[in-house]
Amino acid sequence: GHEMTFKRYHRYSDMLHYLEYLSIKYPELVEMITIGKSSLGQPLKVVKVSTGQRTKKGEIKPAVWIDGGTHAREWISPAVVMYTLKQLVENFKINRKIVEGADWYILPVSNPDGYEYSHSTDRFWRKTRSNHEIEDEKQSRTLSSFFWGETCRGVDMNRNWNFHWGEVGASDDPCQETYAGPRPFSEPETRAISDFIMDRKDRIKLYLTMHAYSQMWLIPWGYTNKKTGDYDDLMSMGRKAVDALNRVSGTQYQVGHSPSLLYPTSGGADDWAKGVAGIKYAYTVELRDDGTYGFLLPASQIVATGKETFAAIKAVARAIVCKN
Ligand code: 0X9
Ligand code: ZN
Repeated sequence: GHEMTFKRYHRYSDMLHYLEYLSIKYPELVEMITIGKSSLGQPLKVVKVSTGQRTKKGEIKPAVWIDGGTHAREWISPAVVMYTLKQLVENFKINRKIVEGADWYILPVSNPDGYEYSHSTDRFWRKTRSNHEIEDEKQSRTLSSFFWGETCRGVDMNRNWNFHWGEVGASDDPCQETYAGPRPFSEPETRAISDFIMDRKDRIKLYLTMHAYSQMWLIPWGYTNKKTGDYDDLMSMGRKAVDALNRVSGTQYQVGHSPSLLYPTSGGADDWAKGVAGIKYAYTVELRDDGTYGFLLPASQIVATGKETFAAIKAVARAIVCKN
């Protein structure tokens, strides 16, 4: 049936079926938008959850963006985004305030090619599955593939955005995990997402991109140690999120920016959302766990991770979009 039990990690086609089911069962609330295609031709589907673009007073509502599945092997990310979607739609009554207060744009899997590859072939795959050596350098590929067989595929989507692209913490070697791509937005996935967000950038007040793992609520910038002008606002909103998260079952999160908590990287989605799209509250969320299981987080933790993360999302959404 069309059930997401969250007892296991689902394949992309199962998730699409569930999205379709939601849009048929709740046509007043749920709309499916295909924003583009992956390198291998899979559809990129955004779910819009909305009770109408305008408030009762006739004002245009703010919007929230949430995506998951940028990095293929971080399976908890799409699962948590699907869980969030389920709460917004199927528990509408409980979550009425935040659902009515904003238009929600939700992309559960940003990188379906990589996600499927991590299920079928290589559990630790991170990047997309594009092949730029074929596209960009036909002759050298022919020669090197003659000697070496397969070329190195895939781009790290979180190094591929056109904001300080390729400056730090990114590789220009197609065989590395953090390959930034031959140029910014070389990937149809990052391009489609950026076009979609740019068309709605003035309405989107909160941007969340879900990753794993290490239990961190990361603020921009990722590319530099310099603080954003509104650093204090981002930090206090981040603390609000992790406090709400912590209250659910005690999971501890850190709040801060990537260069101090992890490492600096450039061409990231969060930096782009803030630096180019101008979305004030742009965060990268590193979900469970602390490294005990890492990317191999057991499916038995999906529900608990979903619950606590949704509490954080709810707290932040309430503060940002329901303040009037
Ligand atoms: O390195 C990344 O892309 C993210 N960590 S992950 O383990 N999920 O790969 C962190 C990105 C933080 N944001 C920026 N540095 N802009
Ligand atoms: Zn990641």
